[in-house]
Amino acid sequence: MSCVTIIFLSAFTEPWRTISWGDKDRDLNYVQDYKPSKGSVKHLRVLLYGPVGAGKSSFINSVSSILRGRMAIPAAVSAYETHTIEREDGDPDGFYPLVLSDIMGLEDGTNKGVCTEDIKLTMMGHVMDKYLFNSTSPLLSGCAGYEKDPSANDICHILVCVISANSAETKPSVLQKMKTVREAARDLGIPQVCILTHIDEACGITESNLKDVYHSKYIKRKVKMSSSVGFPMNCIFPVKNYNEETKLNDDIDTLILDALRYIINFGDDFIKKL
Ligand SMILES: Nc1nc2c(ncn2[C@@H]2O[C@H](COP(=O)(O)OP(=O)(O)OP(=O)(O)O)[C@@H](O)[C@H]2O)c(=O)[nH]1
Ligand SMILES: [Mg+2]
Repeated sequence: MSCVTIIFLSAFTEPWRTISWGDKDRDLNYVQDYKPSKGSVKHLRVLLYGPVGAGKSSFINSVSSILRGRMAIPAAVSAYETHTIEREDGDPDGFYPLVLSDIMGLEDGTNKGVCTEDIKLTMMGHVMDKYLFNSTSPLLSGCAGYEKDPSANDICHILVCVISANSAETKPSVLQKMKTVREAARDLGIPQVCILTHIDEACGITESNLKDVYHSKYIKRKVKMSSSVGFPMNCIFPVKNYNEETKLNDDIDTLILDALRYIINFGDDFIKKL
């Protein structure tokens, strides 16, 4: 089978979702100008979780690079870590009112990776910044690192599940942990979206041109699979994170900013209700 035939068989002629390429400044300005709609909330807090190695830290790093207009130094995380993003535009506020909280990944089996109980506590704002997660025992009330009285700035305003489009099937025990987290967020009324990373490695179409992401049958299948575990299709965003690049790229930025715009809108809806 020729290369052209393979691409024809694995691609839709019409995109299954539309996105405006070459218009990244519009989304960038939207994100850069964002202010929480409630004055008492200093920043919108985004909490990322997902299987180990899915690209949580890389996503935070990519967002930081895009907003600052230059590559940021990758963050190594084993603790609960809140990332602020410094403004480069001389704004007296100094930082964007957007913080991204990173946690260690979910792993197969018990006593490995972050405990779902700790993710729930993090969502509720009970985990202090820099707290080092313990895979074998969740944080207990009264212990060091436990915030007794979280404010509206400490709680998570939007939960982002990060999954790789290029990994083998997620293990049932990890899926179960993800479900537990999703249900806890649902009970707390926290909005949720899903980011599908590694699309540059997942299929030939997106490997050769990111702009064809919404023509790819494979990516659509992956999005559908994620929707079958509980995310509405329109809350799942395929992206490519910065990993080996030394310069910013408009197509990478467009996909990430599109996702970020939704993250901000959904998160701000939650802030309005606080
Ligand atoms: N090609 C490609 N590589 C990626 C992408 N996202 C992340 N990576 C790479 O995948 C590896 C894991 O990414 P991390 O960002 O460390 O993943 P993580 O979810 O933070 O992992 P843990 O903190 O260990 O749970 C790193 O080598 C990244 O450079 C992507 O979209 N495309
Ligand atoms: Mg990480």
